[in-house]
Amino acid sequence: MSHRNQQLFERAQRHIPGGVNSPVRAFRSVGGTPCFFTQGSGSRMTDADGKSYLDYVGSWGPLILGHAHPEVVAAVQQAAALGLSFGAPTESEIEMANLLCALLPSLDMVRLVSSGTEATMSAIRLARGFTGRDALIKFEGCYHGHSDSLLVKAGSGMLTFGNPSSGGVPADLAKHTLVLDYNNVAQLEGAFAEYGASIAAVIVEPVVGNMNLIAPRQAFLDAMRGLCTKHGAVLIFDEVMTGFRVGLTCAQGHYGITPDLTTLGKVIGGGMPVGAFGGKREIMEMIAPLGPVYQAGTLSGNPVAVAAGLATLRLIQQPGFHDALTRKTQALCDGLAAAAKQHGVTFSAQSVGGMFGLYFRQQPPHSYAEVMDCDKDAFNRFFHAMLAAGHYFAPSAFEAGFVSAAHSETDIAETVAAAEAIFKAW
Ligand code: HOZ
Repeated sequence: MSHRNQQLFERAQRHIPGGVNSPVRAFRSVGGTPCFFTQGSGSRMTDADGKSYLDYVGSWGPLILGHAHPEVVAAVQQAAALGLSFGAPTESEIEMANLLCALLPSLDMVRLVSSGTEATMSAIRLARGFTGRDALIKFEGCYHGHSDSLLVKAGSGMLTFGNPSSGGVPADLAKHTLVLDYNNVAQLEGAFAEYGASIAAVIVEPVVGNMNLIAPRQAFLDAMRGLCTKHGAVLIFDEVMTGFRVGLTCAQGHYGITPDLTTLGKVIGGGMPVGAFGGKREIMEMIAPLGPVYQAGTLSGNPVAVAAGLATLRLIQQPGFHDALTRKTQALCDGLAAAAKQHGVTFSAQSVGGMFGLYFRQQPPHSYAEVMDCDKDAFNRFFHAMLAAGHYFAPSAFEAGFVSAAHSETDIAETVAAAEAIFKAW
């Protein structure tokens, strides 16, 4: 690892806990020194030592157009020149709300916030306020941001550090969160049979991206929709990661499920801090100032961030955008799997739209237990070898990866060739 990255990491640790502002970035799971990045353009980014990488993290999903897309940058510059923040309504927020509601039939109304965590936290409060119930169902290994109710058996950094429930969460609060196995219909039916009348909401990542990628079984999503309707619980699709990433109608369109509430983030901010939650009118009308459920934010609907999001959403509506992204992501997975097979390495890969999972395991997993069965040491070895070769994957075996429209077929071929060389010497 470079001298400059090492120096910056040492400096960072003096006044920033762990040297990072979000835990997975610290490379604790894979070991070594995190890269400090100075510049990004298209599919590539450059670290503090001047080394260039093909980027398969994409800022953890937002950069569906790649780094510093000229039209997104121009939109940000124009909005910034007109004022960074007003703490008062602006027209661009209406444009964003109208666009989101037009693209997603499940949204009658939407509220903008500044992060995915804020979106999920607010959606949970809203569901509780709407139903007058406290209990919440989530699934082991799903991550919905770092608010108290949701940090119980969570994914992402919680799995990376082997402690799926956070310190500092009051037991009195955590007791309202029921944690079930992802893709397990029988367990979900059992939970509703026993607690149906007290369940306010089920929150789910319709495609999980926070314990690596796990695709849902259609029967699981169908059962969830049916049970929530039957028992009067609010179905919340956390599409912070999947929103506009798996397709223009998000995971809900892809799997044909209409949730009651949806949370969004990442792509809708195009790399700037934007989150949103929205859904049925009768639920959304419970939010202040219309209703009794309070939620607010100084920078909510920030004009510069919204400009980046609108520019991004405009560009991804071009015909064929998601088909091309899906094809490229699939080509990456197929290429890596073929390279591993050629050299007898136990490995599998899968993608949904522009997100993908890599597993050092014979078959893609369907549950938390199966994810835990992946060879983490093999992943870490692969990660470091690819990093050295200039290919940046998520520094954890428990995160999904992302391809952008800026990745060319040549980029993908280059990454597959690098992996092939690594598997050959495995
Ligand atoms: N929790 C994010 C990935 N699922 C990581 C965020 C970050 O480190 O930026």
